Amino acid sequence: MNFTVLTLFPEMFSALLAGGIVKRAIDRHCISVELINIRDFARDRHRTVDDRPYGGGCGMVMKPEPLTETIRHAKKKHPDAYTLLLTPQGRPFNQRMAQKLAGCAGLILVCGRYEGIDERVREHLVDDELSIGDYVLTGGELAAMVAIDAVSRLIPGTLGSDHSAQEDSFSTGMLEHPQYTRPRSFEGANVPELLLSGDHGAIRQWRRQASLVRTVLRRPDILMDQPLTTGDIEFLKKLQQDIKTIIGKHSTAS
Ligand code: 4G4
Repeated sequence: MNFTVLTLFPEMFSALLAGGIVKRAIDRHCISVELINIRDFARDRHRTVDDRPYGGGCGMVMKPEPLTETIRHAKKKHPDAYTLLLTPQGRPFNQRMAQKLAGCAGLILVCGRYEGIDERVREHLVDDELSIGDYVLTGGELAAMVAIDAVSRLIPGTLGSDHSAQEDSFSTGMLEHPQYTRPRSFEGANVPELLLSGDHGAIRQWRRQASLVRTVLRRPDILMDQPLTTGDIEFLKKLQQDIKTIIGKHSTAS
């Protein structure tokens, strides 16, 4: 998978490329990241990339010519790539989108600056718009890095063989169960006994149930579009019954 990033601040990406799993994926030729400076496509002697908004108002807008030239250049080099704009107005980015994007031949990521980009560029040269969350950033670069990170780890070979992205939280459609490592006792808090038992069936069930409880409490919204097993339903019913019993005892006591 090739990521081509169009940006006015390519140096920001050294944070992503310097180390960690993304760097390893590049070294292993699982992915490649290409940085193109939009300013290189500015024609005037001041290399201008922005201009004042028509209709007035504060701030500047990325002017269409340099950005268009940059996108055309990237598309010529990667004709099958999918072109994305990172913007607060985009479709909310999630794990499902990351999985879809991981199947693309390549991605061209357009990073806006200032107050955004000229609307005509968005209309004619962008395939999709994506937002990493409901907040405003000074540029699309951090959002692009988030997308590259999330997509990269789904490319085969990127993660070590001991880690499968298929078993992640959100791939299972639920939040991750708690994790523990040594020591067994830390500042008076102990690792759940069952995890030390070596009973893999019981451990698998404990983890599934811990995921269910967490998801019900923290993210009931994502649980709704998730296939639950009859075992899951039985467990949740038991939980509901236990809660009812506790509430019942309290209301008769008061
Ligand atoms: C395009 C239009 C993405 C890009 C306007 C980008 C937040 C996100 C930008 C802007 C971004 C996000 C300057 C508002 C760059 N901010 N939530 N900023 N702005 O994914």
